[in-house]
Amino acid sequence: MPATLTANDPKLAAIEEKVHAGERLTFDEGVFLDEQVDVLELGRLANVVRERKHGNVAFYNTNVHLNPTNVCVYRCTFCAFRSDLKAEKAYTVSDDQIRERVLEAKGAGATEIHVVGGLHHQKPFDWYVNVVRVIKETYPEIHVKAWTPVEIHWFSFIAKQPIRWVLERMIEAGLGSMPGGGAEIFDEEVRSQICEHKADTDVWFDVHRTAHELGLRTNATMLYGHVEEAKHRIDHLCRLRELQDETQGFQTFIPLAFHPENTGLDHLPKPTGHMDLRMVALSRLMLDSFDHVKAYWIMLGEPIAQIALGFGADDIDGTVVHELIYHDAGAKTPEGLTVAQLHRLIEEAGREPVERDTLYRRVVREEGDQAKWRVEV
Ligand code: V47
Ligand code: SF4
Repeated sequence: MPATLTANDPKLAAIEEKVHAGERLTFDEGVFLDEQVDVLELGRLANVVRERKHGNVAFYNTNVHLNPTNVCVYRCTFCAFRSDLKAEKAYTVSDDQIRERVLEAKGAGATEIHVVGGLHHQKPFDWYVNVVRVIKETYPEIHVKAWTPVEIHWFSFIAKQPIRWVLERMIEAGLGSMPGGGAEIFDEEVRSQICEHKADTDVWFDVHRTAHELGLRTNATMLYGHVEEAKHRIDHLCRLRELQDETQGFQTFIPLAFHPENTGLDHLPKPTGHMDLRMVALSRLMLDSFDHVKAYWIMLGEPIAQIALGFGADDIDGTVVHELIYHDAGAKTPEGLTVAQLHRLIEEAGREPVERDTLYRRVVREEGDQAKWRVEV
């Protein structure tokens, strides 16, 4: 049944009052919003929270992606990126290829490199530490946002050492923060259908809790639009805000729309723009203690990402360049956007573009030279 309730509904009016008062919404209220309330109502309410936190500002960053290998021991049914060890599409980057990517990032004035990949059958733990080390040796100023809990858990397994030890070695090599991947859907039943063998929900939280204890800021995601239902999505958001209450270590939440092409779930339709906007708004409403909600333009497409800036999102991600995970799964967006294109998207949406670094400090650039930058402290 389409969700069509509007402001005349008394239950919705009570939720609206809570939103204006800055009060936390319950699990039941979240499921009600997800199942029954009209998209424009959700957007209007989420925009109240978004503007209370960030006014008219919309953040972006200058970043690049590096996926060190697509070889992966796991077989998540939603993943088009992974490769078998001996398959033709299998690749593993060399140190020289890493340096090349990082020098490209330096030339473009990137402040961040986003690193995630597969779990290679044969590479030892030191190989992954070396990825971070080579990046930092080549361009010490760049912030390395790397590895999901799925990878950290795998490193712990192959190194036969605890999670904390793994994270400490990565921090010594130059790790600056962690991206939000690997979360998928926390509900154990759904998780067993889409990524049965990889790090489970408890591990995902354990890695983030440990990272926060070690002073790392991290992000969180949710993969929606496959076999999950409203109650699973809201449960996912409620579990995230519980850890946030405990640690305050999360920075940004990124709802991720499932892309079915070339995956084991390619019989499912891709979520529509309507659902994408609903998920951005619901995330903003439920995650009261998260500072930022990101509309990842690579995944949403530029038009929906632009509209999402009025539906709860305050961040549009960055220049990206060389994206593989979504493009292997059929994304039609470009692999990267220039800073000028990001500005245009944000300004046309009526927002003020602000370049941030990974930790949301403002970035100041020397006029006429994109490669020279510093952060405002
Ligand atoms: O964990 C994989 C998802 C994630 C597909 O922290 C898919 O700033 C849709 O986490 N369809 C990795 N989603 C990407 C990620 C991310 C992206 C941008 C910014 C940040 C951040 C984090 O991508 C995986 C998985 O949930 N994914 N395959 C697919 N076919
Ligand atoms: Fe491997 Fe990650 Fe793809 Fe799962 S989502 S198959 S862990 S690369």
